[in-house]
Amino acid sequence: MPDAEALSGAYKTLLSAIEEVEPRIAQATRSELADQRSSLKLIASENYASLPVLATMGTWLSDKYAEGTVGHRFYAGCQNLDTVESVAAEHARELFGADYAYVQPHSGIDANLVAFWAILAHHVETPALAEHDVRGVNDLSEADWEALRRKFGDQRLLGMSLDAGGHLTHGFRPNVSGKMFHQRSYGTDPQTQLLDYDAVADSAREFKPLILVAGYSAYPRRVNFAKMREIADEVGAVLMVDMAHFSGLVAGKVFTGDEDPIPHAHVVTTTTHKSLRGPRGGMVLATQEYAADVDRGCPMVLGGPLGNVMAAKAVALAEARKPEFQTYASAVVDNARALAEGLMTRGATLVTGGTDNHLVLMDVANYGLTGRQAEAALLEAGIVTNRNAVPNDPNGAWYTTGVRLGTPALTSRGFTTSDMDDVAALISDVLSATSARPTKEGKPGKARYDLSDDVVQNARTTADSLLSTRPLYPGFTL
Ligand code: DSN
Repeated sequence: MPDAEALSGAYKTLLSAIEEVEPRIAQATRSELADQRSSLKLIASENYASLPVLATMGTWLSDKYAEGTVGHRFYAGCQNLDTVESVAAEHARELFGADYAYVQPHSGIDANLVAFWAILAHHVETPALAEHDVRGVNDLSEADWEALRRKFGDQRLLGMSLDAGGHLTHGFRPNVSGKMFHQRSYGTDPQTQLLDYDAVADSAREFKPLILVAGYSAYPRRVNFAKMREIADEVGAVLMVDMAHFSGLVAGKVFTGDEDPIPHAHVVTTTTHKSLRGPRGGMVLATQEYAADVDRGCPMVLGGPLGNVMAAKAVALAEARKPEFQTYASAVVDNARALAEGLMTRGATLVTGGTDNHLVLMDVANYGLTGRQAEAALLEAGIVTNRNAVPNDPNGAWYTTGVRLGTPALTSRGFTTSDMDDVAALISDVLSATSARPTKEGKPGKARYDLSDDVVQNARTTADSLLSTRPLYPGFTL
């Protein structure tokens, strides 16, 4: 761990320089640290990047344009960004055992778009392409594009539905992925709420997708990617896995064998900031077969890569290659299990009846609340979560009936399974004391709620005492 005191000095100096230009930004930066330190962060997709990762983002690497690929840029003077991108890609390949890594995407959505276009470019042949024996999208004429557009319109994508825990980029209608492709979704078993591989296979046989997408952002269970690959192979589909939520668990060797997507998928996408604990950003990993097509992410989908963020990805990936990261990843899963057990013991209903990954999805209907009311009441008590739809949610995607909880962030602070039981008790106490406030017309309200100041005060005191034993960035002061 770097010397926190020396880093504090450096950050104090930097914030004073910012203060001279725009004090409100310096203040918001300080406040954000104070807020993050003083709340129980249970948002499943958030984490705390290390101070070296954060520091790497604040440099002049940000000032350089570098469209293109390593050694093949559209701007002069990219030698240092070439180094940065090569080092980040090397760490990603080594960490995940992937043939190829593309570290330019700015987000998970960008990474998924790069992957979709790469798969389309790889599989959708146009007459002109065949005639001229050219393969790259950069070599396409206008006639090729016209043919490609027509063909693209006929391609199909099968992904997990949003309310079963899939992501909006997996073919959700209002997202571009639901417009680029004819799309169909697979859900979960209505009784067990678990992924039903036979149902996915039946749907794939009938729909015959070009792309079968596996991966989730709110499904509290592991996926057998070997089975998903069998389904893809049977129908001639490309298996794309979006491991944005659980890439830290793959990196930390908690998900191995059939649960590790890398040996089974053709293309894998991820964000770098969730359980992987890096900077905000995205990444695509692929087999050699798809490497050249993924490599055209810029200029196909992306603009100039962010040199400072690619550098921070390299630092985070180097951290994730250390043995301590495996200990961290195991603790994330142990903590999620402890949180789930602590909640269920206190009468909570969990989607699928538990968890075996980093997240828990609570169905808050038995407290008489919507997800929105539960999220707001928990926030008042210093517990940061996000509302989330449950399968076939009667309250829709805005109010929802669920609250999603994740353990990557608190585990980074050093929370243990016994701490997670205390957190479960706190959540249970707050939700049990919250009641939905009816609308003026006397109908059941979906947004407003009542919660006494005493309960809030007691919850905050308990949260503060838990947080004070597990400080964020120990020794670092501003
Ligand atoms: N925003 C991410 C999440 O919360 O899961 C997905 O995009």
